[in-house]
Amino acid sequence: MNGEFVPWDNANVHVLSHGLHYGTGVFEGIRAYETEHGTAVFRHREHLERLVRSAQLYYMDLPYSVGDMRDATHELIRRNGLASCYIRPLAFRGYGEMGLFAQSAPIDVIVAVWPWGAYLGEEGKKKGIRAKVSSWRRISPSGLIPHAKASGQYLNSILAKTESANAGYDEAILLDERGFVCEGSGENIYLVREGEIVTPGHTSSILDGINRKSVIQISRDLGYTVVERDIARAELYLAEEVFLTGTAPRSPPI
Ligand code: PPE
Repeated sequence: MNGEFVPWDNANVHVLSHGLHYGTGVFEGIRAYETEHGTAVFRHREHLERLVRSAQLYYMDLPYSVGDMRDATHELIRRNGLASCYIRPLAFRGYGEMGLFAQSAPIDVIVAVWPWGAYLGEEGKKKGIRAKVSSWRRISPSGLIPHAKASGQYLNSILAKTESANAGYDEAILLDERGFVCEGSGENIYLVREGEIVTPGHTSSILDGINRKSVIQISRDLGYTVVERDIARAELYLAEEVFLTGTAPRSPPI
């Protein structure tokens, strides 16, 4: 937390922290996996580079470099003795000034790690989940920045996720402002149709998922055709298969 290792119970902020009031934070979700070569962080640098870009988009200068944050995270995982874990870096406007143009509010940076199992569940992975097209559209690029991973933006995901959970579904699928398929509340989406893997492109207001990039690369390496294009809602029902990718655990097993 701001350059120090802080015990869990002391990792607190002031109630007038700017980010708490206005959602002025940017974050990442990263995973460290246990491998036969030891604990390995998946695409660490790419995640941290996305954090830097998200911060730039919201006029926030991060006081630490990608290298600093990477080294600190490795040490944090070591000190916690974790073989595998979820990693949550967050940079937010802290305590100092209120109001919408609070340039003197500091940029606080934290990284937290904890064990977070795939409670979409091994069960969910095998049997699939039930998803519902949300009545909420994904945030539009005319009002916010879909390509940034910013705290305030997640109110949109939370509305969609809560609506779908209250209706008895495991996950929400959001359409973009034009009515094309966009993504899950916190995952990218893909359809398998007539032998091709189809996924929305960047004009669809998606978050540029790190797992998305990997899945596209691996699929192409395996000889599959991956097409990035607009997807009509009806194609969800016509698809032979629909799948999602993302870092965090998603919904409870069905
Ligand atoms: N879209 C959104 C809106 C999103 O939040 C994520 C990650 C993705 C796509 C997939 O991106 P990637 O993980 O880089 O492949 N969502 C993070 C936070 C969700 C949560 O806290 O819950 C995550 O999965 O860590």
